[in-house]
Amino acid sequence: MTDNPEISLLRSDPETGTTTIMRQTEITRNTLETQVSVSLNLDGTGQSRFATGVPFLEHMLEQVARHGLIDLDIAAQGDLHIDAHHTVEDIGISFGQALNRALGDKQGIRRYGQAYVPLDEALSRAVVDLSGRPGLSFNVDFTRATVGAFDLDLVREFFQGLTNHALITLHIDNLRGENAHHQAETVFKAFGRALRMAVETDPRAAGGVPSTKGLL
Ligand SMILES: [Mn+2]
Repeated sequence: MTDNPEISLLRSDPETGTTTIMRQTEITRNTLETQVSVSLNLDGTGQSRFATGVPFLEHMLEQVARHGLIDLDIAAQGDLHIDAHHTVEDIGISFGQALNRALGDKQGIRRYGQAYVPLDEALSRAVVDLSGRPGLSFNVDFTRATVGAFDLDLVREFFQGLTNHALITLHIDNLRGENAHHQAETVFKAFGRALRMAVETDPRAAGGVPSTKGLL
């Protein structure tokens, strides 16, 4: 995957003599149901901007950006006159595609990440492996079906699209929670935290690929 030289940009700081990798990418995905564009910087500061027409999802994605220290700009035009299903799923797919591209050849990364995040009575855990293989284990029993106008079934759809196209293994467990907004928010925050750990460079790994296969 080193054929994407435009994606991982090296930024040199002449004052300190250090070189920083900026793993960023932009993708656009158009189908008859949705048009989605994602701009993503894995080495960002947690800034985000959204125009998707799905405010609850934006509130959740803002958590991923902030707690993952990922810069994320997502615009989507979907068939919201039907419902939010296609839009949410396709944002997950596009986010996954961008994540996979921005990771490049995965040299020097930690690969694994995990996080527990509480919010009042709710507690969720996310465990991620940037394995190159798609796999989702999603264990969340929401205490109600919707938050405002948002159908909470779509949380799983989002993460299924994401893992399928990011080619990552992701285990999500909501361990407890009474308030469904809290349940969802801890899931997204934990995912952001786990992702941040997994994509970070490992100073002891000396730029190698963290697999005995030499390839992820
Ligand atoms: Mn909230």
